[in-house]
Amino acid sequence: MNPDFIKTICPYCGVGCGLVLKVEDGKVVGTYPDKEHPVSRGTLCIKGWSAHQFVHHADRLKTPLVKRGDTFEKISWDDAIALAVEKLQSTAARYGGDAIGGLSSAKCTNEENYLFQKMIRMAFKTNNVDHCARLCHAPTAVGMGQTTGSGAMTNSISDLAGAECILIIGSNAAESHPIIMGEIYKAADRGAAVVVVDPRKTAVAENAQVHLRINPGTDIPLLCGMMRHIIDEGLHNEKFIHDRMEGFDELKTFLRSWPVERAAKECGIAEEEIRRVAEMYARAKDAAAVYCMGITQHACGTANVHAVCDLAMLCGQIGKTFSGVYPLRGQNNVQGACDMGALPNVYPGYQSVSVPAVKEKFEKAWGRELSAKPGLTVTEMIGSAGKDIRALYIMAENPALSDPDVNHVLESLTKLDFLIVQDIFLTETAKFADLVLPAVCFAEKTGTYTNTERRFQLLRKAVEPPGEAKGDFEIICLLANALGLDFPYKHPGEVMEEIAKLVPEYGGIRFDRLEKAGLQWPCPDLKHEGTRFLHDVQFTRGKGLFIVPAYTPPFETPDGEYPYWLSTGRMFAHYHTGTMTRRSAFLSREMEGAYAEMHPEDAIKAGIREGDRIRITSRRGSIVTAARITKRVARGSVFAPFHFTEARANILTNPVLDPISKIPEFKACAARIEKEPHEKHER
Ligand SMILES: Nc1nc2c(c(=O)[nH]1)N[C@H]1C(S)=C(S)[C@@H](COP(=O)(O)OP(=O)(O)OC[C@H]3O[C@@H](n4cnc5c(=O)[nH]c(N)nc54)[C@H](O)[C@@H]3O)O[C@H]1N2
Ligand SMILES: Nc1nc2c(c(=O)[nH]1)N[C@H]1C(S)=C(S)[C@@H](COP(=O)(O)OP(=O)(O)OC[C@H]3O[C@@H](n4cnc5c(=O)[nH]c(N)nc54)[C@H](O)[C@@H]3O)O[C@H]1N2
Ligand code: SF4
Ligand SMILES: [Mo]
Repeated sequence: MNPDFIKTICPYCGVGCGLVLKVEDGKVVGTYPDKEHPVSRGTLCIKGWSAHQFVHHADRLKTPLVKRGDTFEKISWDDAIALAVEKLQSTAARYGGDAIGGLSSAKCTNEENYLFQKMIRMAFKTNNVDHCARLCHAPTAVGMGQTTGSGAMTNSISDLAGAECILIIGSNAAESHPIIMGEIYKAADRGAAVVVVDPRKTAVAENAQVHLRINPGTDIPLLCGMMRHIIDEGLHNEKFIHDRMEGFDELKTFLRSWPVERAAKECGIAEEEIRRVAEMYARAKDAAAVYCMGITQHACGTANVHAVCDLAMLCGQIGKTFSGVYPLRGQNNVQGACDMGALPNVYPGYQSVSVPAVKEKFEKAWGRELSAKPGLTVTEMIGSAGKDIRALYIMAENPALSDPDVNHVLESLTKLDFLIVQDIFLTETAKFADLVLPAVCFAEKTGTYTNTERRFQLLRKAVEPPGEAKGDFEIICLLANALGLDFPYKHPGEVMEEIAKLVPEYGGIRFDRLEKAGLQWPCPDLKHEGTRFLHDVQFTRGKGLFIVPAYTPPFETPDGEYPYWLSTGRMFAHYHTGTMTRRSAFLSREMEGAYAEMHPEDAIKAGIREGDRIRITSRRGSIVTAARITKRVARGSVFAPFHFTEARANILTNPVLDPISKIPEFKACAARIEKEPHEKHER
């Protein structure tokens, strides 16, 4: 039989590369890069190349499961939906609709996210809907929303290749967004200055012209020192500030308290380096600022975002090609899940639930009374399980590994009256569920994802799902109709038409228009070709706003009892909680099991050798993992990826939240390291 080749989009990260799936006898047998794709242009990273490997894995969920005692039993779809409806409705009747919470998903399509939030809001008159953006770019949504009017990447990925200076701050793009890193290398080849700010010497840092190894959580002092120097030297863009900005006087006054000397002491970088880097950025014709979790995952995450935006606006580096601010979006569809209103305070298109005219608009369109009260966030829903939240419906998230202070999360999950988990595998979270619904994966569904440069892209079904698994789209419609709503949708394209009517920026998005290269929003009408960069003649909010960044150092700092800085994050071969990548033979071969990086001098002091088992302990708990001795981490620091269930980094992390965006401080807490005694039979 001749194979079929189906074009689709990579299910892993927010770069949104184009994949071609090779299908033989109804099975995906290989993945190839799509040469015509506008972003990846015939390239893929190792995860994209292996994206088919989990699809037909024997562990895929194939039937709905119900918990009886300690074990799961198979049940029919009819019984599963009936049970879900009965439990959700009785919970709502007893405790009110606000006792129901829904976690939507950045792994699912735009249409699925739209329907998920619509169902939760309509059926239970609550806004308790959120998703993993809370743990990721929530500070971007708020912070860039305040400064520019839009929480999205200002420019396009291809713009990076044309920049003269690229400041990469808190992003390990070489491992987390490899295809974007390719654009940065192109710029470097053309002579662009690449400056990396990161406490770790990542591959990005190794290849940069300058690496500033700052103390954890001190980006605001660094950025303030840079801005102060830029203003002192008169290198700021006065015309841009005069014509397009507000709040400059306040920022300038504030920066008087951040002379370069003070900044240098706080962030651990020499004064001359701060001045040099400030000038490199400010003197460049086109400068880009790229950031990711090293900026957002702090208790001052939103203020960090303010500071990055302030720098870009101070130098007039927004609103034109080859410049801009690039929050690199994480999940394949985290941009879309936010756009589609899978957030507790906004409907699709960031329209506020608490503005009466907006609420009326959605009530009219959907035909139900809605709640004006903003809902709870992911961390708040889990934190109030068994109290305010009695029943939780989780679609495609795995908080048992991805939320901070996981021991506490697990305890919370047991306090729920009813938990529904809809996934493609029986995850650590699903094991706590009362009802498990088997969903289909990217290769088995049709719909759209929106990548980090705001590009709506088509996902095309290549193969049939395993067993009785159903698409998230179909499951939501079944459940919504059984809950008494009218969800008549047969195809995601119909949902996109409904979205286009409700959100002006997506007015011109239609499935048939996405066939070739997708469309970047804003795309207000059917003639519009999409938008390459934002804030062109004016900012989305009118004038750009300088916001004085409110610095708070990390909540926990090393002390006698917990002498190390612990940071957590990613490595190239694995993805998040590992449900997909750890089921890929190819990727598991790259990195089989859990590890933590520590500095050689620290290792010698503690008598630890490469590969030794070490115990890392924080105020929340402890894990045992393998030592990897490397100068990538600074002395006195340890880095643990959070991909590994056998050594969950989130047992250790501090659940303290940024008060504005409610993101946890995943990037800094205090820890202790001890060598574990050898197991008896080891060798
Ligand atoms: N291989 C792989 N790729 C992925 C993912 C994955 O799991 N695996 N996940 C995707 C998702 S959802 C996301 S959000 C992105 C995340 O992508 P990244 O943000 O690039 O990944 P992280 O490893 O979390 O952290 C980024 C960097 O921040 C640095 N950092 C830590 N603390 C600080 C600090 O205080 N200041 C500064 N300046 N830097 C600091 C870390 O040392 C690290 O190098 O990756 C996406 N891509
Ligand atoms: N310590 C620490 N913790 C972190 C971070 C960190 O840097 N450090 N980063 C945070 C960040 S940025 C993020 S984004 C979160 C991610 O946190 P999560 O979103 O909880 O992590 P994932 O493993 O991506 O979970 C996605 C789930 O969806 C399932 N799935 C995949 N495709 C489909 C589908 O089409 N349908 C259905 N129904 N299920 C599907 C997968 O099997 C998996 O169980 O983790 C956060 N946690
Ligand atoms: S860069 Fe991201 S989207 Fe592209 S192939 Fe790798 S994981 Fe997939
Ligand atoms: Mo993320």
